[in-house]
Amino acid sequence: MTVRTGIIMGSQSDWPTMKEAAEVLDELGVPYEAKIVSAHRTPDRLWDYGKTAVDRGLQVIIAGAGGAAHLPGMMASKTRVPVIGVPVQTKALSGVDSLYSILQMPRGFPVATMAIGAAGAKNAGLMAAGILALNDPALAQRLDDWRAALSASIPDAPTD
Ligand code: RP5
Repeated sequence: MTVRTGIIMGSQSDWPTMKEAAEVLDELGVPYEAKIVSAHRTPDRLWDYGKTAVDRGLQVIIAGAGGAAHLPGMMASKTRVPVIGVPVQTKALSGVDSLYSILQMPRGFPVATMAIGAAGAKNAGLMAAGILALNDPALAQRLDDWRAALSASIPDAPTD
């Protein structure tokens, strides 16, 4: 099966967060590749990944990083494949640093920025699935079912 989704992150330490995206893609039957690509520590890897993304068939890239989180924005500069940014929570500034680093892109190079941390990573997976579902009716059905199951799991009223 063609891998159309890339999950990239700046460090191994981002994986516990980014795993949320991977897990929801697994639930939805969406194949993906997961790679460590650091804007600062492996800039050549970032360059190659962005340069080859279209030709390799990627249709959406989820990019997570923390602190001076330049990975999503740099990837968006290098490829027209849509980039979904996940601000990883940091110890020093709670991820607000990551959020601002990813969110404030200059006009012309958008990054679809999610919430800080695990919820953002999970939503990134769902956003990627939603994009792919535009041209994949079977995935669209699985995503509709997933959303309906989530709604059905919410109780009517709180209990003690
Ligand atoms: C960023 O620096 C990574 O995305 C990570 O969130 C943060 C810290 O990396 P480590 O020092 O834990 O490798 O580039």
